[in-house]
Amino acid sequence: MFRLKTLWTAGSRPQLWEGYKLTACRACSSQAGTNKGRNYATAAAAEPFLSGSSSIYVEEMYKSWEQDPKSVHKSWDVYFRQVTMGAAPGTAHVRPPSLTPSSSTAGITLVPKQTSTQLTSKEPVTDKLIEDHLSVQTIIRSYQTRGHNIGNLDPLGIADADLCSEVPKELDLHSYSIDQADMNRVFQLPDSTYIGGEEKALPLGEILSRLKNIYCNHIGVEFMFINNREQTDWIKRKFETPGILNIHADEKRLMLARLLRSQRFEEFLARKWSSEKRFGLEGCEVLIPSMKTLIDSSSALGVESFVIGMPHRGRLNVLANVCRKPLEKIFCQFDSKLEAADEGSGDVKYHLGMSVERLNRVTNKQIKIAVVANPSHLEAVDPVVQGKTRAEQFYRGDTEGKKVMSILLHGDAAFSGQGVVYETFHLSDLPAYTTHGTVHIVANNQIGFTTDPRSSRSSPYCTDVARVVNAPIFHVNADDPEAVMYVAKVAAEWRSTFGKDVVIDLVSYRRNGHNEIDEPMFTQPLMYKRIAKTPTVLAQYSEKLMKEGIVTQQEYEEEVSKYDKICEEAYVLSKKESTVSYRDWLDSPWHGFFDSREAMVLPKTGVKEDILQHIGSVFSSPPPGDFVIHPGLKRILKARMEMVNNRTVDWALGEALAFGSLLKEGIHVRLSGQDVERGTFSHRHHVLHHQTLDKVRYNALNHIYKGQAPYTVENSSLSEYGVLGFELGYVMSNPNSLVLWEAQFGDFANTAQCIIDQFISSGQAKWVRQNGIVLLLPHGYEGMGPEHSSARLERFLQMSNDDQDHFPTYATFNSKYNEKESDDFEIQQLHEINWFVGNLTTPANYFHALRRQIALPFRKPLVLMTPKSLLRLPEARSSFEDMIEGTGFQRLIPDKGVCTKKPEGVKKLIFCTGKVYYELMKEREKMNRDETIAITRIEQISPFPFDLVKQEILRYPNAKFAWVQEEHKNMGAWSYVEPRMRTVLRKIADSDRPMENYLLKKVEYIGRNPEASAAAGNKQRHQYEFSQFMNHAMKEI
Ligand SMILES: Cc1ncc(C[n+]2csc(CCOP(=O)(O)OP(=O)(O)O)c2C)c(N)n1
Ligand SMILES: [Mg+2]
Repeated sequence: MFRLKTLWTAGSRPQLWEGYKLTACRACSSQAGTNKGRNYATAAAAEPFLSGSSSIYVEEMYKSWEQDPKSVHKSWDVYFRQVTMGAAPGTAHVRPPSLTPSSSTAGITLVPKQTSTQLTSKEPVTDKLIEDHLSVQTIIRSYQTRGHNIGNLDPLGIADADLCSEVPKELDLHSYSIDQADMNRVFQLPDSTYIGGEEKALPLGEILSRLKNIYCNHIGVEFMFINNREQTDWIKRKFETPGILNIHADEKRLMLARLLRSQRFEEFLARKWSSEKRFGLEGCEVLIPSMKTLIDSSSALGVESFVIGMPHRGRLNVLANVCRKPLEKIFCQFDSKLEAADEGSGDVKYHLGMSVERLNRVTNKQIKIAVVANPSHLEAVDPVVQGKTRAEQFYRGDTEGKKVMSILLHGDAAFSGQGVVYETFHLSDLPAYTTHGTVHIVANNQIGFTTDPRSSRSSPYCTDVARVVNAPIFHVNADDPEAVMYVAKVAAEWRSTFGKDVVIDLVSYRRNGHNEIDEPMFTQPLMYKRIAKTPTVLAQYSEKLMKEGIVTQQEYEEEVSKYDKICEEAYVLSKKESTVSYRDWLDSPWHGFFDSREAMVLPKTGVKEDILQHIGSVFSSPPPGDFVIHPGLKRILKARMEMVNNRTVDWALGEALAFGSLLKEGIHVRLSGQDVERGTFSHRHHVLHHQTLDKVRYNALNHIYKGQAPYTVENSSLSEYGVLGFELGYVMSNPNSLVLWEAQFGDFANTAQCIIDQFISSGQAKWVRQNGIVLLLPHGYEGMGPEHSSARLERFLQMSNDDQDHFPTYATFNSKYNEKESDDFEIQQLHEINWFVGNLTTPANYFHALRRQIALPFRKPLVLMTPKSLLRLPEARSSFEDMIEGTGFQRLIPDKGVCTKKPEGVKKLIFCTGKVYYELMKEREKMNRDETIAITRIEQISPFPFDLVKQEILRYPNAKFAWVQEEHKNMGAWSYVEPRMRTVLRKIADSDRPMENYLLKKVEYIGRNPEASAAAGNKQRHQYEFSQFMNHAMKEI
């Protein structure tokens, strides 16, 4: 009564009463045959539960429907159509459903149990009977399959969650052999439904009413596309079993308390900071209780750690009421005058993450909750959350995801619009990427900024993307908190039972504009008129519970003032905060990591020779036993073993030695990307495949030492955005792990640009969060066309934050030609930069670069341009000599040839980076310029080795300087290197009078001309360009 009356009056909403459809049908069925001119008001008024005003409402609705069936909600449409077809006489004999709230929830009401004997059909078996039974079976299946399409899901009662107002034909009785006249006939229930409970047969009218109540009301269960009978049966049981949705009065009180906090929190913020953006939750306040129920239920099922990713909407509320971040820490973020206590540039309050450990009061178990910091780029955080979750599961040995789970929150527009959602879903069931089920919650306010869903998606629901992985989807009317609570519990159980993703679609609305300052009436006038008339869910629910006698007005008001007081007190405390500490907002704190390390000491990365020998020979040995490997691989392993015996190392061996030595030191190594197991260029071969047995594999690097750390190498799905995001999240969990993502070709990294821009290059500045991920990006001009040549080195360099005009001041400069910078120049630079970018030319340097990632006392991303042809180039091999103890990473490799004997005779000093070095060497030899041209390799381009470049420049006093690159002039490292070279020259000139002429010196550009496309598509043109710039390079002046 309460809901019907209040809500109809307040919002003029159709069919908000849960049992309405059933009862309305019955009311009409007693007047079978009178299709036209029926007095619906009278019929409705005859029902004891319908008030007079609602009867008038029904009458008006009918008139409107007569003129245009589409003018009313589709559930009314169904009802009126059935009634005008002729209601079955006698259907009213079935007792109307109970309206006692305690025995119903989620819009579902149940008839009293009848015994099987009462319901046994006495009809003789005829063709018609069989056909009718088949019809009933089909109808049942149709409701299970399509019922959600006509559900009462929109709290505003104006839209269809699936954007379609048609009633599916399968749900129309006209499509079947039975009709209204059969409503009293008893039908056997098939075993594909649980609506009967212990009953094996029910009258058709009852079957239909139960189905409607279950599938077409406040919960729309979309699951019949799942191609697994056990799973669909499980869901049917969860929703069809009579009485299963009943909830206890205590749970209702808890729901009310949580709803209250959710709403009052937003109201408090609105009162105190009325002109501040906060992306409030108003209209979808149930998000908070839904998350809390999910966490309670999952905690009861054994989950100890929750990793959450979410967008802006309701984020502050989640931090306050789900994570219980101290309110004063949230409130003080509104004070723009507070000083930041940490380095970095910070981020707005609704992007920050957090991590907390606390007691779950419902289960009395300790839980950990992390909300991952995210950029504005919607959904970008999804794969990051999955990677972090997977890593936590890995380190806990939680192989089935029973202890750690991820929760992803989404907006409706972003969920359907952003491709990374799809990419992330496709990781969900892959062996090395699964997190054993994610619970997705969509705060579906049926709008995206100002855009109507009809303009923002082509799919019926905003959640359809989840169907690709057979995730069940629970659409739920967000104004029915008990229904929401129920689906949250089912979602937790689903994940725990099947280890698979599940979606909760909270169909709601947005009470304000996109943010609180926006005017929504500009673009959604009708919707917002309706919103203005719609009471808040808290108002509705508190009134409902008061009517049910579950809480009193006084209790409710006390609870409100109690929470308001908490907010006020926190507000006072927040005023006492003098700084904002971003460190308090870390989503992945590395306890003890920084304390245990000496801050500014450059680590040693060389390794004892016997270790190199041992790793090298295990890596080069075939698998033990009768494992059959490909003959080609036998040859490769043999060649590897010869290299080990000769103390030489190619690229693949250098990498394996780095990995192996770290694994020995207890560092978990993980390499992921497309085809990384073999390597795109067939050089790596970390996983050997048995040639006669399926799925029998051997990974030598997991068998080097007893007690070593595990090595994971895994071919990924064909995604860059998703997979790079995942690996970034993975490495966030533990600084003592080496995690590498390799692009198939470097340029494919651009489809992961958001992760690179928003997280990798800027994560530390925004969120004081360090990260040691390694990006391996095959790069090099080898005539393979525009799309396989360039990893877009220029972009990475452009995002480096070392100042092009500033020669770092921690140098000790003593005005002599041979002065040396201070010893900690290198480590200081590494410490200050946002990431390292390199283009390495030797396996030894690659080995040291990888080892340095772990040995450093801090973590920074490492972006490497990696080789293709160099992988097999004999000249590009290293010796053990360059990797043993005492050796280290070389930021710059000076020329060691004859030119260094008489540096005054050198006419040209060429600086370069990457593979072009070997081409220059070859050309120099060919042209016999060994004494007059020196070639210096810059291996670590960023941070720029100002100190070493200076030494090189000073080494050759009579030389002119050139930068040679194979990339086009508007690409490659040139635009990064050139101003820094100028800074070095200026520094030299500034140091002493005799050096002033360095100010006049320039660095000449030698390379390809500017171009729009990254490389020539035609081999001949590629060669022509190459010879042009090589000729130029070999000119002495
Ligand atoms: C990738 C991306 N594109 C565009 C935006 C700008 N933007 C911010 S919020 C928003 C609307 C989001 O709608 P929805 O996902 O439904 O969430 P809601 O704000 O309705 O909660 C847009 C387009 C963004 N943040 N990220
Ligand atoms: Mg939205």
